[in-house]
Amino acid sequence: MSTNTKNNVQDAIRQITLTSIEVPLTTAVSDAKVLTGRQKALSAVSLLVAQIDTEQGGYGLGFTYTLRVGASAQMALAKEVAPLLVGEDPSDIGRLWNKLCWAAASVGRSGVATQAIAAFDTALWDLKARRANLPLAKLLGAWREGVPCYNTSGGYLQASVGEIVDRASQSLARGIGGIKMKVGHPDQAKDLARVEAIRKQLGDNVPLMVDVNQQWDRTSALRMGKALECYHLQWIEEPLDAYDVQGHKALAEALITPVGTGEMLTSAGEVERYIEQDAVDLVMHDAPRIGGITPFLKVAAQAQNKGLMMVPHFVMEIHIHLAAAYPLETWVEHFEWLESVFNERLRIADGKMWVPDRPGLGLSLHERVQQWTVAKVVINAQS
Ligand code: SMN
Ligand code: MG
Repeated sequence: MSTNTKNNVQDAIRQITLTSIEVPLTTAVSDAKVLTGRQKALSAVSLLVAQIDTEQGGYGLGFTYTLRVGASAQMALAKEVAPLLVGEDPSDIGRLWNKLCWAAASVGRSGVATQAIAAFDTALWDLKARRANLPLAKLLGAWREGVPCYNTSGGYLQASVGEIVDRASQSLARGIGGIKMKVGHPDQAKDLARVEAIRKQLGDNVPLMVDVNQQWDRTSALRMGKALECYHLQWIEEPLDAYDVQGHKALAEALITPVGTGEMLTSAGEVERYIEQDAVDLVMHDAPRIGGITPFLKVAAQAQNKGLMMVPHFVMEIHIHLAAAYPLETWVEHFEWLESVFNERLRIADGKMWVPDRPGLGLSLHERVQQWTVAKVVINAQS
């Protein structure tokens, strides 16, 4: 038997292509951060796509994203660290994550650094699953084929109650299992009236969630949380500042309705603080924001140890696989925002989103992204 490790199971990264894409939304949306004057309405999603090609002809496709600002910073950092991957074995994902993290250490182990690394990490997982000829969920070890899913994009604050109900009815008719609506309006009476009206229109059997996008203080959160208990919400999301661990813990203890947060956190360590301190009922971390699938899985394992529900934030195209591989209760968030970026569509039926049967993430870029491409860089041994 040969002891040579340079056998045919070892491949090497040949080239990396980075593409920055600005995906427009058909309607600009406003959450509570916009109504409190802290941010502008959201009109586009910025994607940073990494394609990794290997010497043996394999490839993987991954992406990260940002909203409003930061796209050029993610691209700049990714461009600087990408050469460190050329020549490396794409199978060694954890080691490569660590290598990139050390390379970027001077700007920190969170934020733009982890987000840029996420594009590579996701591409490497896609590549590994493609080589195994398995959907990523199956490579990780799936617990289910279909994951309960809920729609968010129809429930923003610029929409009237009538518009939200119309969109919710369309979502439910196409097989989506739940509806999330935005709250956190500066006029709290308005929030309560909207939730009451929508709960009444949808009926008691439709799972309904609210998302505050961090715009309550501790007192408002307790008052509003108690006032909302009678609507039997599936959860209350981001009631408080994203870093207020103690505030979330006190609120989660005071309310029957489950309390969740995590989407704004930008490293595994920041999410783990919530888990360690039993500060939430559900974790809502986001693979692109915290550094990719590698740190996402680490957080998921800790959440599982505490018996927590896990509801990954946004990018259903990646999270469908990660939610399917989580042993406990989980939901995936439905948005149509990125549907036009890819050639493939995720199947939705019976209240669930179904794991695609294609290898890897099961995604390829549609040619229409060319019109939204703002920058493209190719990195290889020659560059
Ligand atoms: C949200 C924020 C940013 C992008 C997409 C979605 C929102 C949510 O807070 O949780 O749906
Ligand atoms: Mg949210």
